[in-house]
Amino acid sequence: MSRFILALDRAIDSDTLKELSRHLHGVKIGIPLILDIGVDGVEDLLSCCRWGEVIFDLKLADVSSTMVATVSRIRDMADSVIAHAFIGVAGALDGLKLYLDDHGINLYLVAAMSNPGWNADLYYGLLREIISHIDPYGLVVGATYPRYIGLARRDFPDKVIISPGIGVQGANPGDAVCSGATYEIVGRSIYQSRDPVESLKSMIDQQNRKIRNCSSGVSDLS
Ligand code: NUP
Repeated sequence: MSRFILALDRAIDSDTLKELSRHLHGVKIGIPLILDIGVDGVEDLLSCCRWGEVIFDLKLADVSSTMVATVSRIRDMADSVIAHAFIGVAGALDGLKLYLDDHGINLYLVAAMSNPGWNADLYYGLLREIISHIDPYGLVVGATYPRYIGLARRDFPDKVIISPGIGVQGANPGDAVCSGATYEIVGRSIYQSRDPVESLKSMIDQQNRKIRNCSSGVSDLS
């Protein structure tokens, strides 16, 4: 086990996935994978392994009814889903949160994205208000914005923070955890590697080394 969640945006063979799963907290299922192999294909793929957490990243940013209809298609497989916070509460996040609570599914809200063009200074304060109102299970904060991981950890001490942007997007293993994230999300650096299992093991070594040197600020595992 490690503090990594694998972002699966492309199918990989189930033997490799099984070996990877032994070293992961969880898996995050992306829309490209669902478009490639379908919902039944995803169910098949996930059945290879025991997961600490299965997160569906369906880019939820719509009115409640559409988000609920989307999540209802995968609800038996999902421990958690990610939604955008900027869509606001009434008629959007309020209905989604009610549905998820009824079905025992955790909600993560995006507090800061990982891409270079994300204007964290402009958006964080606004999103923080919406997040406080909805009181989700956790937050997504890009690993490329460590300052905002620290702010989110300070503002939401009890939330699980998951952080994409490790590897291809530029952040190093352990960076986000040392800033206050609970788990780090990594995709292409693993599934596009010639040897995904070796790549993951090497990233876990880096993550552990980094965490050992910063352990005072490291958040507890939930
Ligand atoms: O801000 C975000 N950045 C990001 O990369 C929010 C996300 N949900 N993601 C997702 O995390 C992205 O869609 C991909 O599934 C994963 C990162 O994968 P990679 O860049 O390590 O391949």
